[in-house]
This record gives sequence, C-alpha cells and structure tokens, in this order.
Amino acid sequence: MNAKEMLGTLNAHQQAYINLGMGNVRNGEYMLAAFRLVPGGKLNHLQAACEVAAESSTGTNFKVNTETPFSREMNALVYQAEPERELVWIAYPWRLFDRWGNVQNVLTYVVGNVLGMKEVRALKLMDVWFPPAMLGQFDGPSYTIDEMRAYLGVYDRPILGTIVKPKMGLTSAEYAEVCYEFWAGGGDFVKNDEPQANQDFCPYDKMVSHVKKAMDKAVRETGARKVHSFNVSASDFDTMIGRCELVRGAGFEPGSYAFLIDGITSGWTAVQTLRRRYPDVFIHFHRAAHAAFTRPENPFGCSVLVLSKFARLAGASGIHTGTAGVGKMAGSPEEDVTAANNILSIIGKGHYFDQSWSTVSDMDVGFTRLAKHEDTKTRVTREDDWRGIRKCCPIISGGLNPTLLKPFIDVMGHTEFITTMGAGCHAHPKGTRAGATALVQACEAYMQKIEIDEYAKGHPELAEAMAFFGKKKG
Ligand code: CAP
Ligand code: MG
Repeated sequence: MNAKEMLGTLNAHQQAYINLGMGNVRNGEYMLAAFRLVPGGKLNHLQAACEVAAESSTGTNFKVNTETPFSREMNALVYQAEPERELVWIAYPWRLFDRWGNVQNVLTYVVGNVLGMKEVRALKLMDVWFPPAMLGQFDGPSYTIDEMRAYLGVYDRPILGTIVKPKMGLTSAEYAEVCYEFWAGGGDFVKNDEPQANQDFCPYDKMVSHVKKAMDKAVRETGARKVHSFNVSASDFDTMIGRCELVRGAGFEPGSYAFLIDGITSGWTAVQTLRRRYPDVFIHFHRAAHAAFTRPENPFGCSVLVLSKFARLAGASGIHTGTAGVGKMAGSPEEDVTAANNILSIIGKGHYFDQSWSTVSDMDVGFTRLAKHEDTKTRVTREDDWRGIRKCCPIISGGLNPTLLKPFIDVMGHTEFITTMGAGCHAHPKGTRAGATALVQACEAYMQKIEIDEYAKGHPELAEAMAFFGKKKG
C-alpha cells in the first residue's frame, strides 16, 4: 500500500497527527523533520508515523479526554510519507519548544521517547529544518573560526592541531612538554583529549599553569601565536565554570584558549551554558559517544548532520564532524561532508532540506544574494550576525596523519576547518616536533599544489612521516 491507501487504516487517535499535503509547511510555524522509519509490531508505515508524531509532540498511546482545542493545535503532523523509501516527514509547531533557544528541549521531543517506542523497528532523524523565526530564538556561535584565524594570523589553510597522546597518563609537566614540542614544530592548536579532566596524576590547575609556560616559550621561540583547547567538562556546572575561570585567570591572552566540552556526555545544557557565559571564547564541541546515535548501522538515533546542525544552533564554535572515511572512525564522505558544509554555510544543503541560516524572513534578499557568492570570507560574519546564525566550524580528527591531509581536503573540497592529529604527530619516528613539522610541510605542499612525494624530497620530516605512516598500521 502507498501512503494514501494507508490513510483508511488510521484510527481516530492517529488521524489527529497527520495532514498529508498540508499547505505551506514553510510558513514559519513549523520545524520540519525527516525520519527514516520502519514500523514495528503489526503497524503499517503511516500508523507508526502518526504514533511517532503523537509521542513526540502532545500525545501518548490513547486519545485522552483532557485534550483541548488549543492542545490539538500543538499536535505534530505527518505531512509527507514514502513507505517504499522508509521515510516520513513531520512538522512540529515550534511553539511546543522552550522559549529562547533550548536545544536540550527540542531533542527531548524528536529523539527522546520516540526512539524507545514498540511501534517502530527503526527511527532515525536524518535531517531537520528550522524556520527563520525559530532560528532567531537561538544564540548560534559567537566566537568562530574567523576570530581564531584573525588571532593566529592563519588564513586560506586548515588550522593545524593535535591532541596530546597518550590519551591519558602524562603528568602535567609531561603533558605541557608535548604541547611545547608540537607548537615548536610549527603547529597552531593543541587540544586536551576528550577524557582529560582533573586526574590525580595530572591536576587541572598544574596542567593549566604548565601549558601556559609551554605556550609562552613556544610563542617566544617561533614568533607565532598558539591556541590551547582546555577540556572543561566536569561533574557539575560549578566545577565546569571553575575550570573555565581557572584558565581565564592563568594569564592566557584572549584568543589563545578555547573551552572544549564533551557535548554528548556533558549534555546540551553545558554547551549552551558555556556559549552564554563565554561569548568571547571558542567553544569546542567534542562529540564522544555520538556514534551511539549516528553510526550508519544503528537504526535508531540521528544523523551526523542533525547533531551538527543542533551544535550550530546551540552556539558551538566548532564540532567534530568526522574524517569522511579517510581516518579511523566510521563515517561516509556523504554524511560527514554534508554535515561539515551545512554548519559552515549561509544556506546549507542537507539530506532532505536546504537550510537557510538567516534569522530574518526568507524575503531577506540581501542574505540570499550573500549566499550566492558565499565563500569562506562571506559566510555569516560578526557584522552579519544580526541576520543569521554564524558559522560553526568542522573539526576534523581521528586517525589522520600528515599523509592524509590532502586526501581529506580533496574529499572536503575546501580548507575551512581545524584538524587535530594525535598519533599522526606523536607516532612520528622522530617524535612530536618532527610530527608537527611533517604536518606543516604536508600543508605547505598542498597550498603550493605540489605532490607530497615531490615536496618530501626537500623536507625530511615529511619523508619520514610518509615512510612510517605509509606502512600498514603498526
Ligand atoms: C583522535 C581522538 C579524537 C577522535 C574523535 C581520539 O586521536 O583524539 O578524540 O578522533 O573522533 O581520541 O581518538 P587520533 P571524531 O588523532 O590519535 O586518532 O572527531 O570522529 O569525533
Ligand atoms: Mg580524543
């Protein structure tokens, strides 16, 4: 049966959550969601879709006597269904959501209880579309890669970073030494790894003060500015804010530090708290645990695109978007590059929706004209942020090494991202500093349009990296 034929199978309760071919779903009242859905139990596609629309808006498994005419206005509505493609589109009256921009609340609806319903055997939120007026409720990023580039004086190439490895176990002084070596080798950006916190062998306050010394030394010796992204994730918000304040009180100049938050395990409220408290700091969203939702073989959850769009809405300055199949983590070019470009662009092409990030009505001709000529420089800038949600930059990490920089850029199609290579630098046969230099050289080769084999002939660190990483993973 096709969707129209299934209409006759709906009970009264389900009929309250559907309006196939409803008028203009883009009239500004609705957030639109595209789900992959496989019905469970004895339900057909449309019955299951209506049950999902009910549970993810105003309903439950029976029509209740306490409904009112207004509550029915808040029903989410199935407005399109393609059973043969296992797809359904649902329109959510966005008045349902907590006022003034609460990502946690929106996700509680659309990837909350519904993922646990018996009525579905698969339910994955593949794409989402926000109307301008809803976008206007959200902060979006404040301090972006534009500001980081201006601070570093790095343009027209990726910002080159690392994660200190081993992932855990170094003392504060040893940790800072690795930072220094990477920066001295020419790297721009160092991040704590996602589990770094206040371990007894690496106390947070000592790590911060040692990193400050390491950064000062590297800046003095190289004459180049550097950035460190401190993981401020913590057991509670007071401790999280305490870590932020510790960094800010350690003498780092504005722009030389970022706050990393494990956004999935810390939660969206932590992400938005950091964005609202520290609009002058790069908020680095690490997505550890996202794979529970996003892995392609997982029938429940949401796509990397959806996760990344909500991170932009929440105000993350950057979020990890995956290595598009080039690095060690699961993830396809189609998924990862779509996500990366959607959070950068003024109008982002999604899987099922093209998203204008303008907070002004679609009639904003100036904005759409800007979008036509969009490039890294014209994306929503600070001057423009009254009319659009600023960009959130892709952070590219996971199994990369200098020999994979160009292959990744070739897939991505541009260099508007931060890349962080852990083993890719610290496993270099001549150590971290050489690993950093090899990364810088691989980037120089790319920018000069020289094949790295050729460029390596005059650059030993790159040649050693190619010899080492070219072998099968050790
Ligand atoms: C990478 C990394 C990153 C993940 C994040 C790690 O180290 O530090 O956290 O790659 O993955 O812990 O594995 P390597 P994603 O560079 O040594 O692989 O960016 O996909 O969220
Ligand atoms: Mg890590």
